Amino acid sequence: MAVDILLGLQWGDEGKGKIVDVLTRQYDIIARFQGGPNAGHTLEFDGIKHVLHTIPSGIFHPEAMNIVGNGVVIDPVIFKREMDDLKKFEGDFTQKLLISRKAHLILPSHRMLDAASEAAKGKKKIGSTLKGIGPTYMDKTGRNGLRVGDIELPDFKERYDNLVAKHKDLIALYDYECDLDSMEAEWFEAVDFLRSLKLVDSEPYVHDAMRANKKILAEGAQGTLLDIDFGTYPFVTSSNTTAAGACTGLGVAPNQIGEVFGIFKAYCTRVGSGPFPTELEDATGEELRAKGHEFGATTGRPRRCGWLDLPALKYAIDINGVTQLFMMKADVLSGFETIKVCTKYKYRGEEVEHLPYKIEDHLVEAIYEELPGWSEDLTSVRTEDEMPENLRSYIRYIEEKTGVPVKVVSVGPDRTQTIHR
Ligand code: 2SA
Ligand code: MG
Repeated sequence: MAVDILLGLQWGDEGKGKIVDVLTRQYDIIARFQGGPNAGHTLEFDGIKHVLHTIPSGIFHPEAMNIVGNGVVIDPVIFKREMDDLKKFEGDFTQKLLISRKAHLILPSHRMLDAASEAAKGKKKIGSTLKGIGPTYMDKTGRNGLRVGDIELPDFKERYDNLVAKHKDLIALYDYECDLDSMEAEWFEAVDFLRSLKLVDSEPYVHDAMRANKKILAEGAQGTLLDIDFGTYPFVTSSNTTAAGACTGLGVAPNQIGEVFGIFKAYCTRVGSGPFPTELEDATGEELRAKGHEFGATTGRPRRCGWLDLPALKYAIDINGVTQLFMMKADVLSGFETIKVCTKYKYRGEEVEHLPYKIEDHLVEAIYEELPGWSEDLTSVRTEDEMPENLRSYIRYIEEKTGVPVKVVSVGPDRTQTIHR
């Protein structure tokens, strides 16, 4: 049985958590393959709102197994807090969660390095979530990192001390003040907790599951335009957020990938710095933010808002091999007389339909087409027939432009506010 992938096609916060939660009934295993506590996946059901960061969004499914794959970076402190947060729900979640021994550990000093690096960049800062993501992936590719499996080794503390000694030198170079010692006790306590969980060699587990015809869903975090290779570098995260990342982050071969579900919002948002050609820095942008409750699920930061960007969306579809599109937050567009869609850019004086090498504001200008909006509230719409005609046209327009079917339209945060087409 193939592995299906669900991932974001924009700058994150497309609503992946909700969709994984909706889809989990059909899957036996949900696996995260990259990113870490920088992610904020919001689930809403039975009047409850819950945000997950490292734990896969299948955790509330009574039967599904959840895997934190080798491509993920884990902060034991945040992870323990997330597990503690689950105590208010019924059930023993520790039995439904497997953690790859090859996942890398975020140390307190990684968080310090993240903060020091951002402070040193000043106005050019990435706008990172300050969770230590960048420095942890740097240590991974620099071959210095500590992995989850290391916590089972007798000399773990020594390994930790060696790495922290290196970090202290770096932090000193940044001339950054911090008090690491005070964070260590909590971190080691959380490592003890991590050691009590099911640590596994997740690749053979996944391979055996595939052979046993289990259905597996790989759950992406952040979005395609934040991918370390294909995103708006350097304003990106430090992992491969794209379909290829699911292969390396779980140990799944490319020919074992089945469906690729591409999640996008009916408009665009971005949190953190970096180019955003369709950004609206006006009352319309404010309106989108207010109606869409566009604030970071991890940091609470207001998200920048703008119209849908088709060249960027098409690029994301190609990079990922998207087979089905899921359009989120259609309800937020209710009440706009006209809806704009960017179809090309003006780049160095010429009109282009692809994403240029650099899409910084001064180089790129979005060129729009206008579509008629609708005034009807969508939050209680449950079928295609109940949709306003102009919403149907908007969907058809996107399907024609991208060549990929829109299979799901979301009209609200709750599980039930989901239209399958
Ligand atoms: P990092 O922390 O090194 O990964 O940050 C690098 C850039 O990646 C962006 N990034 C995100 N963008 C959207 N959503 C993310 N998750 C949270 C959420 C963010 C939040 O679900 O809302 O709460 O603020 C996420 N994680 C990383 C980040 O803004 C930087 O631009
Ligand atoms: Mg999010």
